[in-house]
Amino acid sequence: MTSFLVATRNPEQLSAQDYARKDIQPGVVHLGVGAFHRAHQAMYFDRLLALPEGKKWGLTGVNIRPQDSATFSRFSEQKGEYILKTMAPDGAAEYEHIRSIVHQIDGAKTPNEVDAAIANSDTQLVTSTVTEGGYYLDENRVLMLTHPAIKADIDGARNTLYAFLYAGLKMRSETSKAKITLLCCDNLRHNGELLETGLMQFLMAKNDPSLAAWVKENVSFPCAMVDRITPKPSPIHVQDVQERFGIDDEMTVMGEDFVQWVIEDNFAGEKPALDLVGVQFVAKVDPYEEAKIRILNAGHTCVTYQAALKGLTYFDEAMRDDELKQYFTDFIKQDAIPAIGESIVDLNAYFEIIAARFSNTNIGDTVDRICTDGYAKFPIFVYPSLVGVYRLGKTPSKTIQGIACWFVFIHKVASGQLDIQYHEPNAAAMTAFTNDDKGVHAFATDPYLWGTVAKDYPSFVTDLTQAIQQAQLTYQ
Ligand code: CS2
Repeated sequence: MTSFLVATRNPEQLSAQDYARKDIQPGVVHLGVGAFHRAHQAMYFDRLLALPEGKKWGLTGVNIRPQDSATFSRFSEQKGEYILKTMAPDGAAEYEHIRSIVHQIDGAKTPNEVDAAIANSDTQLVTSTVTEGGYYLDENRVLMLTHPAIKADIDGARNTLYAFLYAGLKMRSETSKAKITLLCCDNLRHNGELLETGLMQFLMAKNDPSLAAWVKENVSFPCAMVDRITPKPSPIHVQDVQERFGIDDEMTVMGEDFVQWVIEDNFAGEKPALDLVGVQFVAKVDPYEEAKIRILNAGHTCVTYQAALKGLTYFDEAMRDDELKQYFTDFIKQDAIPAIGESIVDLNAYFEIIAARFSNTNIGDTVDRICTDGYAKFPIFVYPSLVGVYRLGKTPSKTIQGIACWFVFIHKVASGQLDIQYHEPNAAAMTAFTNDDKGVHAFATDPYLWGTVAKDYPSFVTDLTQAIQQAQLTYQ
């Protein structure tokens, strides 16, 4: 590839933070270097590295999935450098040369290097983006010990982040013994708590109570809310970067201009001064997290399957479709916001911001990206509005409509009637849903998805059945 160091075409259009990589020490290990990490946390750390207090906060980017090794080796060839393009709703584009991922380790190939990086006392922080489904907790926050990936990891394999954290923390507890912070950056409610409970159960399953005791004393798990709409990387941007700057950057990533990171101020190790570059440290993340998950993520989730059923490709098209725009507004105003109740966040103003972001015609966020992994997303994003509105003594009819349309979507995908790539890692758990006679019942009573809603509010099953019939008629 053309080195980033070689003078580029149009250098005035490409911004870069003012630091030399040779002055940077790695202080953070990040597990899961996907597009979202590159567009979000890596950008914040890149800004921090330019400040006098930032020099020891370089990132070590770690791949943990064998299926991502080929892409990751490309990333290592690029020495972890890439261009982040951001697009504002008015079409203005900005290009930033991001260099904060100063080390790269393919943990799928050399897991011991990851252990050494986590154990290194210069490492103060381990961050993770391994997707919502990557934490393997059931509806009662119980680690799925019978899941093949977890089972194998307990026997010493390296499938999930728990296996990497286990080995790295074990080494740390036996060497420097330095305190450390594990910061989850996935869209899970109470994400820090979930990571902590998942890891503690994993350590018990490994039969390592002394490591569990060490972790309890020396590791903190702050919760965090992360936000930037980051479409799936596309060859269009690789080409744009090549044409504009003369750089072959296959790791370039594009996102919206909006970005937010709110972190609970609970660091066992040293705390990076990320507040100097726009991150909010707060005592409690809950209000921000609830607003984001229940309005932005749930809004995406409840609208996207309907958009797919309408044959739309891009999410902003859904915001220009009168019915879907109205549905989105009604879902948020009738169900999501009342279910949240009192909040320090101005929820109506927040909704307006999200609606404007969703309408951004320049980012090309695809419906199929947002459809991905529905089984993991509904319980996190949508369930709270479902149960919350029932608790208020009302019927969450807009939430139920979104759920019903997902069911119809699943059926149409299964019978080959929809031309869409549905990436669903939990497809095996969903086979009963496509049974002709019992599918609706299996779906409505699935405890992972809806907890005890069907038992606590029996009208849910009838309301959902009706909504499914309605959706079947609408999307014949
Ligand atoms: C989306 C998120 O796929 C989804 O569930 O709602 O990826 C969303 O774009 C990000 O959370 C925005 O920060």
